[in-house]
Amino acid sequence: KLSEPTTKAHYTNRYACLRPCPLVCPNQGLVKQFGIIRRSRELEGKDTSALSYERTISVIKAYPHTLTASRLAEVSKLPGIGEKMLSKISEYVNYGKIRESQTIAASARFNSLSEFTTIYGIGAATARKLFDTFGLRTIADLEEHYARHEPPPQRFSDEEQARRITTPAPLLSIRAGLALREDLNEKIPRAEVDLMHDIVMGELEKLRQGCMSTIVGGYRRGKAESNDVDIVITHPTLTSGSDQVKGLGEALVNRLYERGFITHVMHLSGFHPPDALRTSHWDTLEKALTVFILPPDAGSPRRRIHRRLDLIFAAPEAYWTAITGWTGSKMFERDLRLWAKVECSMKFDSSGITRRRDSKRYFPRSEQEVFEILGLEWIDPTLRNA
Ligand code: DGT
Ligand code: MG
Repeated sequence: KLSEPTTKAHYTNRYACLRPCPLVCPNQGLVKQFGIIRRSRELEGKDTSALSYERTISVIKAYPHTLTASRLAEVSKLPGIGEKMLSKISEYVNYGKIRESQTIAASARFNSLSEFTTIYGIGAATARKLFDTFGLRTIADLEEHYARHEPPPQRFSDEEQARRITTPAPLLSIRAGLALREDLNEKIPRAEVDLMHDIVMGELEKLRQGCMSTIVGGYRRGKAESNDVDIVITHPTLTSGSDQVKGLGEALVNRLYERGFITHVMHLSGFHPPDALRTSHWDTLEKALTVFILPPDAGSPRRRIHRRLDLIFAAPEAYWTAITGWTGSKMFERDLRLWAKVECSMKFDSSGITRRRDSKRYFPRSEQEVFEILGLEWIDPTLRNA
């Protein structure tokens, strides 16, 4: 029998996986202002600072009261809120805004870098290079630049190549990403997420009867609109360690491509050998990050919009950890791993839970069991918006 949770979920907890956190909190204005600073740090490559803003934002999101001057003393005791953060919070409480956030939001550099990184394949470092070295400022500049230089395609090592899901679907190039930019930046309403899921599972059923799936990501946390659709898929008879999981993924991606539902792929498979030392940050699950488009006759969207679709394939014993690991939020996941490591001497990732002492593997049969094994009080997915 598993033990009772060791720590109760509460907004004062140090770990985000122990702070119930709704989608919308009483201090959204402050969250937004801090979000601008956080984003700017990330775009400038100041990752440590970005993370400390992210932690502060997460703590504020879980705080259940509207912030006022009389609450500052209490807020100063919340985890990770130091002098610097507190002074910005009090600036917000007193003036309704934070000067640094205003300055950043008005800066040309911030706006260019933010825009550049909306293109799939352009991260913060590339965006800075385009801005600093090539002097580019607008999307039109980028279009002209990439019409002349397309970066070389992604290279895979032999081992990666062997592990990849193989498909005739084209890799999404930066040029194609630019062309699809407006589509891919449009949010996906819940009804369309459901429709996409139905189509994917309908096609999968024709390949293999009796698969199980869960829509994860922001949708599962209750977001009204998502940036992409994330689906975890398994079949009760799949055997891990063999190529069965990969085979199913490959067959599905290829069927969806042949039938015109998938137009591009951006990334395929987990780039780790099946039972390598599980030291990597992410996991060993098979996944296909793709671009999806509804058929002309499905539903009645005014125009068909290309959507980001992530398919994650798990053996049945990894199904529930995959669901927990892909439900998010990112902060929740980060602290779930940290909690498991520091407080439980366990390793959690989407492909399973391992006890460090003797490498004992756990195979939870529900998401509740994932939480029990890690000694965590259950938190509903809609309260994992840390
Ligand atoms: P959005 O932007 O509306 O899609 O919001 P989310 O929360 O669905 O964000 P998304 O789709 O980037 O990621 C969903 C969750 O999955 C997130 O908590 C992080 C996790 N995740 C993303 N990429 C990977 C990955 O490569 N491996 C694993 N294990 N988890 C990932
Ligand atoms: Mg998502």
